[in-house]
Amino acid sequence: MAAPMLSLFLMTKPFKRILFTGAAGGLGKRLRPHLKQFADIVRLADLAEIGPAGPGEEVVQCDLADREAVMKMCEGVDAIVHFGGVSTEVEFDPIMQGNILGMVNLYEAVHKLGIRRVVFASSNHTMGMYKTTETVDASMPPRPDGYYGLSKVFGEQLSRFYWDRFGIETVCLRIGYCFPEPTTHRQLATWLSLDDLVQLLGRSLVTPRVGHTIAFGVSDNPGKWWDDRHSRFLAYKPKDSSIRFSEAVYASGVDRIDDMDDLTLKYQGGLFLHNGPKYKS
Ligand code: NAI
Ligand code: 15L
Repeated sequence: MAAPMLSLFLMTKPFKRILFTGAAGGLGKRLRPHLKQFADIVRLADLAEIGPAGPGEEVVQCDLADREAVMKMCEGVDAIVHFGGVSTEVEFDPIMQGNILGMVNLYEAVHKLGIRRVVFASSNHTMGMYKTTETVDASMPPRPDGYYGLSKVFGEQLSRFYWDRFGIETVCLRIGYCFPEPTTHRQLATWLSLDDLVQLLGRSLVTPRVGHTIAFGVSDNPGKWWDDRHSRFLAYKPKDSSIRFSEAVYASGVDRIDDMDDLTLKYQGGLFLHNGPKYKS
């Protein structure tokens, strides 16, 4: 890896080869064309079929739960953008495989192969049991809203351990709602535009000395719930705001304020609270 400032001066890309997991997913497809600016070669990986590699790309099909395959997938890369895994609240087994075992396998490979930096797609669901009336920052204790959020807390803590013990740097992005348009009040607060995600990802890859950092992936939305005081050194400056969608969301009448006793409006985790672990009464 060329030092980021030096690479700017020399007009080279900051990395020779980066690995991008989750490349067949929703964000994977949208981010793919933007990753080329950061590396000569982008290695795209997923459990699902990705299709053919384009110029400057490599393609690897890999289950994160398969330790040997993960080791191979990570060979020869300088940094990892880790977006692969289960992305919603489902039963525990697939979450265990993709997000827990998968993270252990990935960091074992990162450590063994001497890879120095990872950007990890964590989630706002690490904090989903905070109320929608609260402002959360990265120093507050995690309060996950289900197995999925718990698995992301595990990923954050695992990467913390690898920083403390082995000096491997990770930026954990607690992404809000990164889809083209917000359509609910919750999404107005949590929306992250693609352009802002690309900027945040870039800052997370090239900022020198990030150590272990938790950053909130959110645009400059009015009424957002998250305070980025602990990651300001990344110099992420969101350019988008959900405000331009608010009129349409208000007019649609979804999740109105008089529904506030609904769990999904009371807690930041929203609808994920309806899908979490269920117990017999
Ligand atoms: P997605 O579900 O569309 O993509 C995830 C990809 O991971 C899929 O292509 C899937 O095949 C792959 N995957 C699942 N299990 C795997 C395994 N065992 N081995 C290898 N690959 C596996 O999700 P999306 O929306 O693209 O999100 C990407 C990442 O960002 C996820 O980690 C998600 O948790 C995180 N995130 C996304 C948010 C959003 O608004 N889209 C919000 C917060 C976090
Ligand atoms: C997430 O963590 C999910 O991956 C994404 O699909 C959205 O549901 C998002 O959170 C959200 O909270 O809206």
